[in-house]
Amino acid sequence: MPRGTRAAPGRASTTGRATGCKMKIDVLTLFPGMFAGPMDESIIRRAREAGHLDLAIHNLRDYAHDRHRTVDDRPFGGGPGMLLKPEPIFEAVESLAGGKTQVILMSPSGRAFNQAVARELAEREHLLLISGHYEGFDERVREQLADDELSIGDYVLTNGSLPVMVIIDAVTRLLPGVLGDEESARQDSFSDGLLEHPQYTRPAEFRGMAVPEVLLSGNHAQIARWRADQARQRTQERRPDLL
Ligand code: JCQ
Repeated sequence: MPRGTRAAPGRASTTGRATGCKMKIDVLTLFPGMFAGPMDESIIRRAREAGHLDLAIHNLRDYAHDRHRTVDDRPFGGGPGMLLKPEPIFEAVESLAGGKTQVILMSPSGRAFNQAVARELAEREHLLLISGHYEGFDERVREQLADDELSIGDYVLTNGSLPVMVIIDAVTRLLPGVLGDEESARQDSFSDGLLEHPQYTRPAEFRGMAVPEVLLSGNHAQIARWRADQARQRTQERRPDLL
Protein backbone atom coordinates (compact mmCIF):
# COMPACT_ATOMS: atom_id res chain seq x y z
CA MET A 1 0.00 0.00 0.00
CA PRO A 2 1.40 3.44 -0.87
CA ARG A 3 2.27 5.48 2.20
CA GLY A 4 -0.20 8.20 1.16
CA THR A 5 -3.21 5.92 1.68
CA ARG A 6 -2.58 5.26 5.36
CA ALA A 7 -4.63 6.79 8.17
CA ALA A 8 -5.00 10.57 7.86
CA PRO A 9 -3.77 12.73 10.73
CA GLY A 10 -6.27 13.82 13.36
CA ARG A 11 -8.19 10.55 13.50
CA ALA A 12 -7.48 7.86 16.07
CA SER A 13 -4.49 5.98 14.72
CA THR A 14 -1.23 4.42 15.75
CA THR A 15 0.67 7.44 14.48
CA GLY A 16 -0.52 10.07 16.95
CA ARG A 17 1.63 11.54 19.72
CA ALA A 18 0.61 11.27 23.36
CA THR A 19 0.16 14.81 24.62
CA GLY A 20 3.06 16.12 26.68
CA CYS A 21 5.68 13.85 25.12
CA LYS A 22 8.46 14.72 22.71
CA MET A 23 8.01 15.25 18.98
CA LYS A 24 10.75 13.99 16.68
CA ILE A 25 11.44 15.90 13.45
CA ASP A 26 14.00 14.69 10.92
CA VAL A 27 14.91 16.95 7.99
CA LEU A 28 16.44 15.80 4.71
CA THR A 29 18.14 18.67 2.84
CA LEU A 30 21.01 19.52 0.50
CA PHE A 31 21.75 22.61 2.63
CA PRO A 32 22.03 21.56 6.28
CA GLY A 33 24.00 24.75 7.01
CA MET A 34 20.88 26.85 6.42
CA PHE A 35 19.31 25.41 9.59
CA ALA A 36 22.11 26.47 11.96
CA GLY A 37 21.02 29.83 13.29
CA PRO A 38 17.25 29.89 12.70
CA MET A 39 16.71 26.60 14.58
CA ASP A 40 19.04 27.66 17.43
CA GLU A 41 17.20 30.84 18.48
CA SER A 42 14.25 31.92 20.54
CA ILE A 43 11.29 29.59 21.10
CA ILE A 44 12.59 26.77 18.89
CA ARG A 45 15.82 26.70 20.86
CA ARG A 46 13.92 26.64 24.15
CA ALA A 47 11.62 23.86 22.90
CA ARG A 48 14.66 21.77 21.97
CA GLU A 49 16.45 22.44 25.26
CA ALA A 50 13.30 21.61 27.26
CA GLY A 51 12.94 18.32 25.38
CA HIS A 52 9.65 19.12 23.63
CA LEU A 53 11.30 18.87 20.21
CA ASP A 54 14.02 16.46 19.03
CA LEU A 55 15.25 17.99 15.75
CA ALA A 56 17.85 16.31 13.50
CA ILE A 57 19.13 17.69 10.18
CA HIS A 58 20.44 15.21 7.58
CA ASN A 59 22.40 15.92 4.39
CA LEU A 60 20.81 14.16 1.41
CA ARG A 61 24.26 13.92 -0.17
CA ASP A 62 25.31 11.54 2.63
CA TYR A 63 22.90 8.99 1.10
CA ALA A 64 24.50 9.13 -2.38
CA HIS A 65 27.30 6.58 -2.75
CA ASP A 66 28.84 7.12 -6.17
CA ARG A 67 32.22 8.87 -6.57
CA HIS A 68 30.64 12.32 -6.92
CA ARG A 69 27.81 11.72 -4.42
CA THR A 70 25.28 12.56 -7.14
CA VAL A 71 21.78 13.61 -6.01
CA ASP A 72 20.35 14.95 -9.31
CA ASP A 73 19.91 13.93 -12.94
CA ARG A 74 18.29 15.10 -16.21
CA PRO A 75 14.58 14.52 -16.86
CA PHE A 76 13.57 11.69 -19.22
CA GLY A 77 11.84 13.20 -22.24
CA GLY A 78 14.06 16.27 -22.20
CA GLY A 79 13.50 19.75 -20.90
CA PRO A 80 15.44 22.22 -18.79
CA GLY A 81 16.83 21.68 -15.32
CA MET A 82 17.57 18.73 -13.11
CA LEU A 83 15.51 16.42 -10.89
CA LEU A 84 16.33 14.90 -7.52
CA LYS A 85 17.09 11.27 -8.35
CA PRO A 86 15.19 8.62 -6.41
CA GLU A 87 17.95 6.36 -4.96
CA PRO A 88 19.39 8.70 -2.28
CA ILE A 89 15.91 9.77 -1.12
CA PHE A 90 14.66 6.16 -0.93
CA GLU A 91 17.74 5.14 1.03
CA ALA A 92 17.39 8.08 3.44
CA VAL A 93 13.68 7.49 4.06
CA GLU A 94 14.24 3.77 4.59
CA SER A 95 16.93 4.61 7.12
CA LEU A 96 15.09 7.44 8.94
CA ALA A 97 11.38 6.54 8.80
CA GLY A 98 9.52 4.03 10.95
CA GLY A 99 5.89 2.93 11.14
CA LYS A 100 4.80 6.13 12.92
CA THR A 101 6.58 8.55 10.57
CA GLN A 102 4.72 11.15 8.51
CA VAL A 103 6.88 11.67 5.39
CA ILE A 104 6.32 15.14 3.88
CA LEU A 105 7.74 16.67 0.70
CA MET A 106 8.11 20.46 0.41
CA SER A 107 7.40 21.92 -3.02
CA PRO A 108 5.36 24.62 -4.76
CA SER A 109 3.14 21.79 -6.12
CA GLY A 110 2.03 20.68 -2.64
CA ARG A 111 -1.29 21.25 -0.89
CA ALA A 112 -1.51 24.56 0.90
CA PHE A 113 0.03 24.72 4.37
CA ASN A 114 -1.99 26.72 6.90
CA GLN A 115 -2.79 26.83 10.63
CA ALA A 116 -5.18 23.86 10.37
CA VAL A 117 -2.43 21.74 8.78
CA ALA A 118 0.00 22.92 11.48
CA ARG A 119 -2.47 21.67 14.11
CA GLU A 120 -2.71 18.29 12.31
CA LEU A 121 1.07 17.91 12.18
CA ALA A 122 1.48 18.91 15.85
CA GLU A 123 -0.47 15.73 16.75
CA ARG A 124 2.06 13.44 15.08
CA GLU A 125 4.89 11.70 16.87
CA HIS A 126 7.47 11.75 14.07
CA LEU A 127 7.81 13.99 10.99
CA LEU A 128 10.33 13.51 8.18
CA LEU A 129 10.44 16.73 6.14
CA ILE A 130 12.13 16.52 2.74
CA SER A 131 13.33 19.72 1.12
CA GLY A 132 12.94 19.90 -2.67
CA HIS A 133 15.43 21.47 -5.04
CA TYR A 134 16.03 21.96 -8.80
CA GLU A 135 12.92 21.25 -10.90
CA GLY A 136 11.56 18.81 -8.33
CA PHE A 137 11.29 15.17 -7.29
CA ASP A 138 11.23 12.02 -9.42
CA GLU A 139 7.51 11.09 -9.36
CA ARG A 140 8.28 7.68 -7.75
CA VAL A 141 9.31 9.52 -4.57
CA ARG A 142 5.79 11.01 -4.43
CA GLU A 143 4.08 7.71 -5.21
CA GLN A 144 6.04 5.42 -2.91
CA LEU A 145 7.51 7.48 -0.08
CA ALA A 146 5.44 10.57 0.58
CA ASP A 147 2.42 10.76 2.87
CA ASP A 148 1.91 14.41 2.02
CA GLU A 149 3.34 17.25 -0.07
CA LEU A 150 3.07 20.81 1.26
CA SER A 151 3.48 24.29 -0.22
CA ILE A 152 3.89 27.36 1.98
CA GLY A 153 2.61 29.71 -0.74
CA ASP A 154 2.38 30.48 -4.44
CA TYR A 155 5.92 31.55 -5.22
CA VAL A 156 9.10 29.68 -6.14
CA LEU A 157 12.12 29.52 -3.83
CA THR A 158 15.59 28.20 -4.65
CA ASN A 159 15.09 25.17 -2.39
CA GLY A 160 12.75 23.79 0.27
CA SER A 161 14.83 24.55 3.37
CA LEU A 162 13.06 27.80 4.24
CA PRO A 163 9.63 26.12 3.78
CA VAL A 164 10.80 23.28 6.05
CA MET A 165 11.81 25.80 8.72
CA VAL A 166 8.43 27.56 8.38
CA ILE A 167 6.68 24.22 9.06
CA ILE A 168 8.93 23.45 12.03
CA ASP A 169 8.30 26.89 13.53
CA ALA A 170 4.52 26.78 13.10
CA VAL A 171 4.29 23.23 14.51
CA THR A 172 6.71 23.64 17.41
CA ARG A 173 4.85 26.57 18.96
CA LEU A 174 1.74 24.32 19.11
CA LEU A 175 3.45 21.54 21.10
CA PRO A 176 2.18 21.29 24.69
CA GLY A 177 4.38 23.26 27.08
CA VAL A 178 6.28 25.23 24.44
CA LEU A 179 4.39 28.52 24.84
CA GLY A 180 3.56 30.00 28.24
CA ASP A 181 -0.06 29.96 29.47
CA GLU A 182 -0.61 33.61 28.52
CA GLU A 183 0.58 33.17 24.95
CA SER A 184 -1.44 29.94 24.52
CA ALA A 185 -4.61 31.72 25.72
CA ARG A 186 -3.92 34.61 23.34
CA GLN A 187 -3.52 32.13 20.51
CA ASP A 188 -6.92 30.56 21.33
CA SER A 189 -8.65 33.95 21.30
CA PHE A 190 -7.38 34.59 17.76
CA SER A 191 -8.37 31.23 16.29
CA ASP A 192 -11.58 32.88 15.01
CA GLY A 193 -10.20 33.03 11.46
CA LEU A 194 -10.03 36.85 11.24
CA LEU A 195 -7.04 39.17 10.99
CA GLU A 196 -6.04 40.91 14.20
CA HIS A 197 -7.50 44.26 15.22
CA PRO A 198 -5.21 47.32 15.62
CA GLN A 199 -3.31 47.55 18.91
CA TYR A 200 -1.60 50.39 20.74
CA THR A 201 0.69 50.82 23.71
CA ARG A 202 1.98 53.91 25.53
CA PRO A 203 2.26 56.82 24.98
CA ALA A 204 -1.45 57.71 24.47
CA GLU A 205 -0.33 60.43 22.07
CA PHE A 206 2.79 60.08 19.89
CA ARG A 207 3.89 62.74 17.37
CA GLY A 208 0.35 64.04 17.19
CA MET A 209 -1.16 60.57 16.65
CA ALA A 210 -3.71 59.70 19.33
CA VAL A 211 -4.74 56.23 20.48
CA PRO A 212 -8.47 55.68 19.75
CA GLU A 213 -10.48 57.09 22.68
CA VAL A 214 -12.46 53.87 23.20
CA LEU A 215 -9.31 51.97 24.22
CA LEU A 216 -8.69 54.44 27.07
CA SER A 217 -12.32 54.38 28.24
CA GLY A 218 -12.19 51.35 30.54
CA ASN A 219 -15.49 50.18 29.02
CA HIS A 220 -14.58 46.58 28.26
CA ALA A 221 -17.80 45.64 26.45
CA GLN A 222 -17.38 48.64 24.14
CA ILE A 223 -13.67 47.79 23.62
CA ALA A 224 -14.55 44.21 22.68
CA ARG A 225 -17.16 45.46 20.13
CA TRP A 226 -14.66 47.97 18.65
CA ARG A 227 -11.98 45.30 18.29
CA ALA A 228 -14.37 42.79 16.69
CA ASP A 229 -15.55 45.43 14.22
CA GLN A 230 -11.98 46.50 13.35
CA ALA A 231 -10.97 42.86 12.81
CA ARG A 232 -13.96 42.32 10.51
CA GLN A 233 -13.26 45.52 8.50
CA ARG A 234 -9.56 44.76 8.17
CA THR A 235 -10.28 41.19 7.06
CA GLN A 236 -12.85 42.44 4.50
CA GLU A 237 -10.29 44.90 3.14
CA ARG A 238 -7.15 42.72 3.06
CA ARG A 239 -8.33 39.08 3.05
CA PRO A 240 -11.96 38.83 1.84
CA ASP A 241 -11.21 35.14 1.10
CA LEU A 242 -11.21 34.50 4.88
CA LEU A 243 -14.81 35.74 5.36
C1 JCQ B 1 7.39 25.58 -1.17
N1 JCQ B 1 6.11 27.24 -1.65
C2 JCQ B 1 7.18 27.38 -2.42
C3 JCQ B 1 11.70 24.75 -5.28
C4 JCQ B 1 11.46 22.71 -6.52
C5 JCQ B 1 9.93 20.14 -6.05
O1 JCQ B 1 10.93 20.68 -5.33
C6 JCQ B 1 11.15 22.03 -5.36
C7 JCQ B 1 11.09 22.72 -4.16
C8 JCQ B 1 11.36 24.07 -4.13
C9 JCQ B 1 11.31 24.78 -2.84
O2 JCQ B 1 10.02 24.96 -2.33
C10 JCQ B 1 9.34 26.08 -2.73
C11 JCQ B 1 8.02 26.33 -2.12
N2 JCQ B 1 6.23 26.19 -0.93
O3 JCQ B 1 9.78 26.83 -3.58
C12 JCQ B 1 11.73 24.07 -6.49
